[in-house]
Amino acid sequence: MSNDSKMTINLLLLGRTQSGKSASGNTLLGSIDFASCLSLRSVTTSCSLGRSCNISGLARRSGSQLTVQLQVLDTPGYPHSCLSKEQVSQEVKTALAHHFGEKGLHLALLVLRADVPFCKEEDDHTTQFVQELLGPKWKDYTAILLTHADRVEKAKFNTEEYLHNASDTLQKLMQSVQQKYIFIDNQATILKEENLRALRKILEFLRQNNYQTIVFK
Ligand SMILES: Nc1nc2c(ncn2[C@@H]2O[C@H](COP(=O)(O)OP(=O)(O)O)[C@@H](O)[C@H]2O)c(=O)[nH]1
Ligand SMILES: [Mg+2]
Repeated sequence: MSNDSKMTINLLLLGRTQSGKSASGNTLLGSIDFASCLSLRSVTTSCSLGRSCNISGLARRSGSQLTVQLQVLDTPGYPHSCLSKEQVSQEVKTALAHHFGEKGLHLALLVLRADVPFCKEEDDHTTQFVQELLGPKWKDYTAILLTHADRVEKAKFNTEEYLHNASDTLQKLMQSVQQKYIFIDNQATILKEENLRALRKILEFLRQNNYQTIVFK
């Protein structure tokens, strides 16, 4: 947090290529900062930081309104179509230290597609990657962002029931991160509503973790 009336929130997007990280970054920021498109290869090859404008009406401190600014770090993603795990990890670590440094990271959003089953092998890769990056307390600083919520809706599923029938692997991961998850539709017709709904949930997760951060040096 930077001063009494402004809160800066630092977020990190992680997840495999084509999961919707860059599109989610844009939805959260209410911008088109990050390149996002359908592709048979990884589109993002280096980290980039996007900042939202100052948002009011989202949070209060001691009865006073706070303005909130989001800083979102988009990453190349892992698994990646041309970078190794070590290359992605090094790129993300350097960017975390550079952009968030001593202020630290509030929350990593592990981006998964809500319309694709999450399997054991992917879980092993993904959680190991997040763990190596964020350290032993990774579960307190990670939430699951389920993109393509529009597909779930189109199939006329209620999101909670849909999640209830998810693979054991996904359910176990959800439990590990204390059920911190958000469904997001990056193609929503009213993106502003989607943006505010997601931001409110993120703020609730940060409050539950006492606004603590992981510092990177
Ligand atoms: N229908 C739908 N498509 C999405 C959603 N999120 C992302 N996409 C699409 O998925 C593709 C990959 O998205 P991108 O953000 O580039 O993925 P990244 O590689 O993880 O950064 C793009 O064609 C996006 O338009 C979503 O919530 N719903
Ligand atoms: Mg991307």
